[in-house]
Amino acid sequence: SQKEHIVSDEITREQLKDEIIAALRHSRGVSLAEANNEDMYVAVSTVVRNLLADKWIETREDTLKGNTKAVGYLSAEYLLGTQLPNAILNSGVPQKVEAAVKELGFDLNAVEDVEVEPGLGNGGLGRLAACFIDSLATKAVPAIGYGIRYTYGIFRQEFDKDGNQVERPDYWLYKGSPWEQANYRREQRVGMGGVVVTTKDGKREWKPAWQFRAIPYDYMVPGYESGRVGTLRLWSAKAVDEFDLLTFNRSQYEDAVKGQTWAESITKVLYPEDSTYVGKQLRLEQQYFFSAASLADAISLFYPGEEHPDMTTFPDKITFQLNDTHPVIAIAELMRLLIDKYGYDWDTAFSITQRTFNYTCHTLLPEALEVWDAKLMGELLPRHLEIIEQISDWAAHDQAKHGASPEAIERMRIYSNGRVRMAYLATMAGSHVNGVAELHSQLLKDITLKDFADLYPSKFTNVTNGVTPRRFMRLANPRLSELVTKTLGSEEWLNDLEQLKGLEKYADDPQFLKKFAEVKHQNKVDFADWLKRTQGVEIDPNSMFDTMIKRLHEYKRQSMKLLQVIALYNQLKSGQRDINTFQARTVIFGAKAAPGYAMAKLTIRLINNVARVVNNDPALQGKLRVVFIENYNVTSAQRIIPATDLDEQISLAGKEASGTSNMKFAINGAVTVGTLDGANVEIRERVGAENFFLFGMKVEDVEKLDGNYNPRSYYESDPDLKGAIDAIASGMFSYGDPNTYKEFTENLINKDPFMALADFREYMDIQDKIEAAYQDKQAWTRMGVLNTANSGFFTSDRSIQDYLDRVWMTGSLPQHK
Ligand code: 26V
Repeated sequence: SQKEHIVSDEITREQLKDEIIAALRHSRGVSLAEANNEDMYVAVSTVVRNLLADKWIETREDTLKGNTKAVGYLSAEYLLGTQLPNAILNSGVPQKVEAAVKELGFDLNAVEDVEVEPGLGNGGLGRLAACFIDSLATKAVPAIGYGIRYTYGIFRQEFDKDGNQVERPDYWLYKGSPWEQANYRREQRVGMGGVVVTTKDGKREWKPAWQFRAIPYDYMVPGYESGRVGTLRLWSAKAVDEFDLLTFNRSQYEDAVKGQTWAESITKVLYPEDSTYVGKQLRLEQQYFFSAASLADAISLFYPGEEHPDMTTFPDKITFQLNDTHPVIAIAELMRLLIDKYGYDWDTAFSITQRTFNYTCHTLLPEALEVWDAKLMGELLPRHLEIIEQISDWAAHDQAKHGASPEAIERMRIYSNGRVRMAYLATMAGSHVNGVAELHSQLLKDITLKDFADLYPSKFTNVTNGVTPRRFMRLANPRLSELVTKTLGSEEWLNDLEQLKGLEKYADDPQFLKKFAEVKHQNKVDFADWLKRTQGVEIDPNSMFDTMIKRLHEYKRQSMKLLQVIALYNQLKSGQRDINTFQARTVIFGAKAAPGYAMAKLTIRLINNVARVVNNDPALQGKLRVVFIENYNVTSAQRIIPATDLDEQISLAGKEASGTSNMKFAINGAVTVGTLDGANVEIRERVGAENFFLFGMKVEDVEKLDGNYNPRSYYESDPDLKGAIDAIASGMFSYGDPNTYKEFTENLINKDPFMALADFREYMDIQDKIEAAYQDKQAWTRMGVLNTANSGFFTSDRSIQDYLDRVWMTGSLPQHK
């Protein structure tokens, strides 16, 4: 079927079938009759890729013409989720592809199930990057996403017989991926180690001890109805060949050999820590590796073949967004290139650099801020450390000029006491700094980066996060999508999500409410079937689905949710709460813990064991169930979210920078129980206080309590709380062994760093209100409708527009529909 060039939009179903059969034969070497789901997955993926190829090439060409400043998104993580369903949706001919696969005798869902998702991220930050590249392509913004092609993504979580988390390697490339394309034409070299020398003409020059090949693997990022296909370029490390090894002198030979064996380890595995900074050398190597390769790539893209490019125009060609501090070393790398390679003076180089970079902060936890040991950095990147020292001095100077006190200057030091503070470096050496929700951006200015915000107020801005409605509504929830489209009369809402507002007028239409409720119910049935099939667990679709899915961290307070469940259990067992009038509930958890985070892992074990005890207690008549989804990831999120009635966003106020699953739930018509934290604040404002279950301390209450917090007093004065903790301590969930969860209970009673005990009573009370509210099915559904109707703001398309307006100062290419 190379007979003729197929124009993607005009392709017929028959032609598609021919193409798929040809792909089976040519790329899999099997006939249609021989093909299994895996063959079909590769063949359909290949054909859909081919449909997108022309738009991909054209988008790249238009991006490089340079008429519109491009965006380089630098992120160590992209939590992509599966590619095939999204590529089919954005192929321009989704119905034809579906029909073709069906007519070839295959079930498209089963074919899609073959795909192993690339789990190249930990959680919120990585998934946000994936939503952003989707929106960049959909809005036709000329952009390249840069990152790391980890051979092993986030670990696959299993539970052992005791309920402990076991980490299994995620070799997602086990059977290759039809979505990536190694692009050897654009490979780069990245150096590390070695020394800095002064040349005859007095210039500083870095002589790295080792060189690595950086091989880009390109992924298509198809936009929705934009006629554009962007690029995600993920770097993989490889050893240089023997010939290059011989260019090293004898004394460096040993180091060079070491580099050779190290090379491939650089991009081997994603670090599964997402909350506590650990200064691992390999992590700095990863960060520098992909930052340096990406910068070199961008320069060669925009100044092809030029030995002496006019780099003063670089910030007009591309603006780089630093996704947290992980790629901040790129700042020093650009300075090095500008000064050492292209011969610019320090001031010119710094001005170019400052205009090139912007920084997004994603946390408020001080323990998550990256602070590199200068000795380690100096050994790996000696020239970069020198440059950072100079930037640090320049910064102190500039701060003084702006009237900062000596004490403030000392606090703001980028490099001091043998430490390099990456967030400070990003703040001083870039143009803009943003937080990820209104409250978070405010707290950054008031606390984390206060000294800087006082001096340079105009640097600071907010861009509230968003999520892509293509994946999290259209693909995850086809039933609701269809209802919305039918009700609004078109599909335009999918790239103009504020149109959901049009549903508001149906919030009191019994006909519409019935359909909305029916969608939710069918989604719950589907989810229950899936759970049965994959985990062998049975749940009742008529119970309330109460969900908490997110990384396991103390600040997110899965422990508080668990205490509530145990308190409920105790009440039902003792008869204090009548089982006959009790609203049946299925409490759904999904969470991975960092492998080295003992308290988080103990919490996982406890959740599993509470589930075991509760689910096997005949006295409950199946009315309270607890399920823990094994290996929670993007794929399972797409199944859980549309089936959820109640969404738990219960972090301690001031700790969750934004949250993004909260947005996905609201769009899908779940109702949130939450604290005034992160983007919850903005969600509540928009969906209406009466459609959001608010509880708990506010940031200022937390501040007041801080320092003289006594968790034990809450434990002693609240019988429900005491009963729940004592149940754990008694061995109720550990076959009578009182020691298993000792650390968990002791920690809560004596330390409770995230004040779960202080919020427990209000949390119990709001759950009673929720239970009562759920009894009135129509009123509950109405709340869901109003959540959907008023969450249009939380599309990542809007976030990207905010970045364009407030940070990047650039726009879109013409859309080629
Ligand atoms: C942080 C760290 C810090 C220590 C070094 C290793 C490491 C690796 C990854 C991360 C990322 C954690 C930061 C993160 O995921 N933040 C989340 O970002 C979301 C998107 O902005 C936001 O919705 C969540 O509230 C925030 O926790």
